[in-house]
Amino acid sequence: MDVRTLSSSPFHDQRPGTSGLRKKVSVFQQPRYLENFVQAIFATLSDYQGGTLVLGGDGRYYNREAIQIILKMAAANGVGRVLVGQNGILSTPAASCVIRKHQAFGGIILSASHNPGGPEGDFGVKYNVSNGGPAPEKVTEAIYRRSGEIKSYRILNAADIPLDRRGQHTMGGMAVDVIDPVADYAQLMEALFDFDRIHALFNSGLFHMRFDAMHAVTGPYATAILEDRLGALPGTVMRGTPLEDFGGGHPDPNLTYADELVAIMNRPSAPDFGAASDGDGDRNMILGSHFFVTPSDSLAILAANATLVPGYIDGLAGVARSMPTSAAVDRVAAKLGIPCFETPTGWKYFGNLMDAGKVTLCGEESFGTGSNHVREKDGLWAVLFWLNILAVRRESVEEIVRQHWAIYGRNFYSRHDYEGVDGAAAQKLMDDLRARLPGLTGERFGNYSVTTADDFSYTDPVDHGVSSGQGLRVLFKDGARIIFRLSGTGTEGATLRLYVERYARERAEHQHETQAALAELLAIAERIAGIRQRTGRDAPTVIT
Ligand code: VG1
Ligand code: CO
Repeated sequence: MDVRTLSSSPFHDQRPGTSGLRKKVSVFQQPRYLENFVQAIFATLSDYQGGTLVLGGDGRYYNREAIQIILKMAAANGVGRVLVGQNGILSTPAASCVIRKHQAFGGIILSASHNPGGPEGDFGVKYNVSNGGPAPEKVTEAIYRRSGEIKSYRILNAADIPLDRRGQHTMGGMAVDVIDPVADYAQLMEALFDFDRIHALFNSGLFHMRFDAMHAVTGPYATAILEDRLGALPGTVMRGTPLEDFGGGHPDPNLTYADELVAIMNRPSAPDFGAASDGDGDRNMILGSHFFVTPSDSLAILAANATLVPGYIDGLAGVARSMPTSAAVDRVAAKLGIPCFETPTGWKYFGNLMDAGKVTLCGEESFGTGSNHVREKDGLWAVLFWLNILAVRRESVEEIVRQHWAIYGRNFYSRHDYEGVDGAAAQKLMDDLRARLPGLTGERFGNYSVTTADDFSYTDPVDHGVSSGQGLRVLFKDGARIIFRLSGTGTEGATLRLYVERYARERAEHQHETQAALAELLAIAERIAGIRQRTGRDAPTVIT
């Protein structure tokens, strides 16, 4: 084995954010940049020698090069076996599934998720631990510390692995299995959902859907499962070929970036069901004919209907949502008499709750929904969950959502993103607002009185770790809320996120348009924080 130890020196910007280390492709292409971070990952691990590592990514630009580098570094660092997706492809939930199924010690997932790709776009690296989920904060912080001390990295001098050929290869003393990226995942989905019933729904000829893979990683998964196994019409999956630059688009499944699908779903002869997923396959957007389901409502509806689905027929142990996610699911949990946990933003906080058996379903307002079947959010899983419910209830998406509101009340909810704003201005806005929070309690703004205003801090109920500084909350009487947070996934300037929620019990109110229903709260947010003047923006970049 020709292992080389090459000298290096630290980069000081390798602290992982909400979901791994995300930077411009050009940053990752600098000599030693990727190598340093990967060596820092190995340096923080113990007892992995001879063990199995899972490796794959969303297929974006630089994926293949990065995979060959990581394979050679894994061989040089004593990994026994690597399971790598064919052509370097593994969606984030599929990677989580493969880690768990093959008892790997961990996985390296190459993705910048919903961020644009291509030579001018973004790239990312994320480390997942043996439960299949994102490394918890204490691990990512340890990786960051190591990256700041690095003096050398180890790499094998060897030929590249032909990633297009499935089967067993070797690299130095390490086995490399190039696996079918879809097989294990599809098998897991088949175990959870009633495929026969969904097949019958598609076969009835009365039901049509479109799935927008956004030229990202879910194309092959969606085609194999929806069209080949479940009998959806050929062409159900649109933009199904993964492209290195996602066809120049922004692979973020929301009303702004999935506009082509939204237009199809708003046509006079729209399909009954529409869905989209993001760059790495962990997000989902759910649409009915002329109807949008907010991710927070989607989570609540899945929880309320879970026992219609074979994998959840025995009910839920509990549910969890990130703090900014609407409290719609809280109402379902209360009715079911199960616990509901409120965590900081990011999937890494759900892992402990699921491992401890406290939670079955969880989700985020950012189009992320998942369950304890893996330890990542899972886009296609959410789509199949909806399909299973639709196949049993045989009602429209809109009818199901409106009935849900009639029972539980409606949580009007919206997120306003101000993307790429000046970093210092955004930080100052947050600092000034944080300083003002103590004085806001008890204040009245029009129809709304503040009950609490604080900086959200979370104590993990399992390992008792504390995560503070997780978002500024202004809570009002009767469940209304305004939340301010800075994104931890962007790569340019800062992104300010404003989350606004209001609960409406009365059925007559449920007809209102979301932005109109939230207008007074949005005005209060502007008054409290001065977003326009401080960011120089008249309007948000994206409203979801
Ligand atoms: C965003 C979302 C968060 C999500 C994260 C990763 O983070 O708000 O809910 O978990 O992206 O999702 P932030 O820090 O930018 O708000 V993904 O699909 O980009 O891995
Ligand atoms: Co994603």
